[in-house]
Amino acid sequence: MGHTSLEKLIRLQRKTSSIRNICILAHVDHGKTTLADCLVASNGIISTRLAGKLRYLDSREDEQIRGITMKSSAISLHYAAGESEYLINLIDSPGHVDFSSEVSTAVRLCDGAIVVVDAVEGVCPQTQAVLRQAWLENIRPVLVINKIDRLIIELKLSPQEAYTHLQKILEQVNAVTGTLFTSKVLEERAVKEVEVQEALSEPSSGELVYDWSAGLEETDDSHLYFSPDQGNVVFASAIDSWGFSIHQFAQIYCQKMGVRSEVLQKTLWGDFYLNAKAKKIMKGAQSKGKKPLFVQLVLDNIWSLYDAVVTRRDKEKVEKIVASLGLTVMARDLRHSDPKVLLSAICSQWLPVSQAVLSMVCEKLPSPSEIGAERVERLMSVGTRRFDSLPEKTQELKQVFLDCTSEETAPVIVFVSKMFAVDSKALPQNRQRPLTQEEITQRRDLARQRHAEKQAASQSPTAPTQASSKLCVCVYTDALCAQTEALTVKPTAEEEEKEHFIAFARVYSGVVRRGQRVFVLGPKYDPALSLRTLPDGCSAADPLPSVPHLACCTLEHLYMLMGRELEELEEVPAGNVLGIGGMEEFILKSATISTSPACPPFTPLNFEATPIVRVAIEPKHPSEMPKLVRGMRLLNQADPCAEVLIQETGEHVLVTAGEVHLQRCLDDLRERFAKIGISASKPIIPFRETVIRPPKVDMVNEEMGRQQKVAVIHQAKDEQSKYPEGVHVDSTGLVTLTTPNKMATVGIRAVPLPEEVTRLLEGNSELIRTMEQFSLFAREGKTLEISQKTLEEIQGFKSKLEGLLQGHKWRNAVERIWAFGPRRCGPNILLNSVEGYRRPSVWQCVEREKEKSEAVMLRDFDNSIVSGFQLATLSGPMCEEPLMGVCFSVESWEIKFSSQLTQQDSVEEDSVSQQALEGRRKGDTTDCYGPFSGQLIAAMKEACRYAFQAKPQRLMAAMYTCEIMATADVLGRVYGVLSKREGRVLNEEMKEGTDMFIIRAVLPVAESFGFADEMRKRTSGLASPQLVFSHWEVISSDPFWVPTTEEEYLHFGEKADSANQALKYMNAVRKRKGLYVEEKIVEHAEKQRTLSKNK
Ligand SMILES: Nc1nc2c(ncn2[C@@H]2O[C@H](COP(=O)(O)OP(=O)(O)OP(=O)(O)O)[C@@H](O)[C@H]2O)c(=O)[nH]1
Ligand SMILES: [Mg+2]
Repeated sequence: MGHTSLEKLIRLQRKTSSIRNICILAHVDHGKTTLADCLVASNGIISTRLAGKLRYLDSREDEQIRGITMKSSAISLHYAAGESEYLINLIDSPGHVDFSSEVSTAVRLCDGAIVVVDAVEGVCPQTQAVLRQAWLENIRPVLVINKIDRLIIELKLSPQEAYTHLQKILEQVNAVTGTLFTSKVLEERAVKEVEVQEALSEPSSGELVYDWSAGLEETDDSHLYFSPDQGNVVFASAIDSWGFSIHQFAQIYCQKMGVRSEVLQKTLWGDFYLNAKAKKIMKGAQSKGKKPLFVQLVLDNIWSLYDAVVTRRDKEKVEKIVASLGLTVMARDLRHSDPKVLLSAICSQWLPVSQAVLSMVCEKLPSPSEIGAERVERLMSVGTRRFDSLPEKTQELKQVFLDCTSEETAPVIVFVSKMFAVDSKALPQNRQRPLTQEEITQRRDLARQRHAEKQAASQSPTAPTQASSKLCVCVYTDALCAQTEALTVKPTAEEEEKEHFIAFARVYSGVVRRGQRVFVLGPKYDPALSLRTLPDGCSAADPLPSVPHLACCTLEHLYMLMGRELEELEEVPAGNVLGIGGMEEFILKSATISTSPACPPFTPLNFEATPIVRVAIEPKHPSEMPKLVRGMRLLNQADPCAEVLIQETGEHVLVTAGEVHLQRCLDDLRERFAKIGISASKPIIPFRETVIRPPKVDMVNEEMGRQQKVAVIHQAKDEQSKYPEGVHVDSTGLVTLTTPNKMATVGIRAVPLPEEVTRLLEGNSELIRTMEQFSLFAREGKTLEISQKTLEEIQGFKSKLEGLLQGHKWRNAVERIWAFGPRRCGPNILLNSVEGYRRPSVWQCVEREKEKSEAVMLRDFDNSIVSGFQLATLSGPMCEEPLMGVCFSVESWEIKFSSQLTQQDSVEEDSVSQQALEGRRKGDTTDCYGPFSGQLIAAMKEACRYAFQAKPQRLMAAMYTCEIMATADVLGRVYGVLSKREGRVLNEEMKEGTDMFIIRAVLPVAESFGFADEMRKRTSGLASPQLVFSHWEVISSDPFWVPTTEEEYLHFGEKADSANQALKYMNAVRKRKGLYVEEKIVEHAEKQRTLSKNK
């Protein structure tokens, strides 16, 4: 527990204004855990000597072995600054992209963040990502520029060069913040504009003057940026345990130089220099070629210390420095063979990093009670719902959030951001704890009594004196035994077996107590509904009717999170981070806990990573299947990002964010959750299927003309036999298909969507889903309240789409959109080109009233057409993978109704296409072909597939982007590995001030397995890339291509499968899915014989 007692921390928990909930965020390996070590050491939980080496918060074995953090973990620390005392709830997060979901769960519970940046590497992709996350969650960041020692020892920069370098890094970080800020201001500006317009359109608006400034000028953003003179930047070397802010040096020098510390605070960083003669601080160091103050007073000192201790090992000088700084260094540190030990002994006293960082945190970061109204509204209004559309009682809770009080009357509001598993041994109630003094005495008495009884039974009464002395000894030893044996209370074996989940949570209001009854609100809970059904003023302790996504439970255990340990608590007041035990039955991954049913569920966490790596898992012994299923369920609960699902094929599939994440999940399954041998398939690589415009050149890059085609006749025969009866395909690719009962005919054509449109659709799937929901509600006669912002976004999306779909072919296409697919929000479009059929538009929610009133109705079986389209886009004809970027245009749709036809599925009467409905009558079902709607769905699906096949088909591969940092000497090898794996380099640039190159490349996911490992091996660990899913890309080769001309035969051989990457991918997928693969296993047998003879 270190040198701060638990009681003290508990006392501090009650003082909301002195709590700081913070997390440490950075790119991978920038030194978060090392920095956390230094902070933990300041509380005496680990020794200062081990700080930086232990990585205390990396408590998992694989974290220690791999040297990266995989789970975020929290610890409560005490910090005293003069009179005031603070409680700091610190969360260390992982930096690897695969675990970015852990960052999201950490950021949600905090009010501030320490952003760490490596002084050599500068701003990296994950640095940007975490800054964005902090921004999105509305939490305030402070900056630590870490690893300054590398500038001295590795890069061997002079203090002046280092100063320029540090300035650049600050600029980079601020540039990221600047971009985030500008986009926000512009967004707010847009909202304001709409409000102004609305106000203008109202008659009572009076004299509103239109304001056309962008809003950037008048918004003060200076507090957002990092600047040492603002006190929100610390320069540090966590490994050598030192760190400082300008403030500390200002304190040191204000006495020495006789300058006011505020003046120094303002001038120590920046273009100021010291005029020694005039005893003045002057501006314009750079133009006059003078040393800036920062170099002269700060960096020079540090450089000379490193020079004396590490480079020259000058003992005398070191002693002089130590004496002048007024420090005491132990003799054994002075003698130590490793100069780093001496260095950190000196630095940790001179400029303790924990002091610098923690004082900055306490001064610059807000306490929980300073939570902003904007953040509260964002937390409370889920998705597209407007805050003011929430029930009144729910809106009232906003004030409760803002007050953040621990009063008895305040409702309890807690958010659980993730569940994590702990060994039952780690639980305080099961821990082997020392006995209290009373228990020891009690046991001793018991042992003595027992012994006396034994003695009395066996001893003869003849030698009382001897016996009594012996008895004394015996009693003494016995008691000792009892003491040592019973000093620990062991948990039972059965308890040890069980996996325990702890909810990682924060109290936003009220006091949570052990044994309290609370409501657990699932992410889909709707307060409006329960307020209607539940009695007024009810509590979780009452017997209540069941409400969807609402459960009642008792809080069984409350814990203070102390890194590897947990401390049991009786109650936790508002503003604190805590662990809650015994919630595994009620919470899957995240939830909101409250005593008030009016509380809305919190906005879902925004995860940056897309889970993309899938593997199928099975137990080594089939009989252990139930254990695997249970294990996977536990894993799903314990990991915020991993997905577990059972595919249609019956396989148990695990979806993870990347290779490292996958490895961790598999290890967890094996050793923790399932405890059985498992085997995982090779990663299942996702593909997409698409069509393209007819290419102009063929495989050998020759223009497709009327060349002499050898195999044309043979192919032509194929073409005709490809289509079954009832399907007609014309030369332009229009497919007409009739249902088996000959009642409906659809004509479909597939058209490739422009690339930008596909991208736009993909990026806006959330909006499309909202639109879909709106239409669904509208069909049922209800309206869905959509926030103004979302409406605007939809409008913007629509106009962008209109801008992209230009030209004769796409005339009026946006208005004619029938549906999106697959799953109703995917990147494919169903277009209504049926003459004379007007149906309610998908853009209903943004359309003006008058358009709505026009006579547009749904035709019968409209739904079936959409369903058929959904099915067709879900799995394509090439290898049953989803489609992407395809537009299916329905050019004709005729229904001939016969008298027997039922119309259970009809939706509404249609006034437009009367003639199509002729002869329709309600009647008995005697249709031998079964329900008509099913047939129509199947026909629609088939028609789409044929239409798709009538066009040049292509596979699309998922692509990763990666950023590799490498020194010039390994650059060649980096390129080697990239090109071997079909990677494509986008650009390469030199990092300023270093000899590093940054290479940006894209790489197919299919080729990425083992990429990071290979890269590390080939470059001796100097380059380690991180792969992030970026986009889908069309593979240019045609999987169905066969050589047709003499040249091509010569070039590719008869089979032509040697160079066809797309065919390989397609066949691999087909094989995996058990589909038919056209492959001859043995061909040219005699050739094989010749080959073997030659060997
Ligand atoms: N030279 C130098 N190395 C450091 C410093 N701080 C940390 N390191 C080293 O950097 C490596 C990564 O440190 P970690 O603290 O594990 O980094 P991290 O940010 O927690 O990494 P992840 O949690 O995996 O994202 C370790 O080898 C540390 O020894 C520093 O100030 N100077
Ligand atoms: Mg770490």
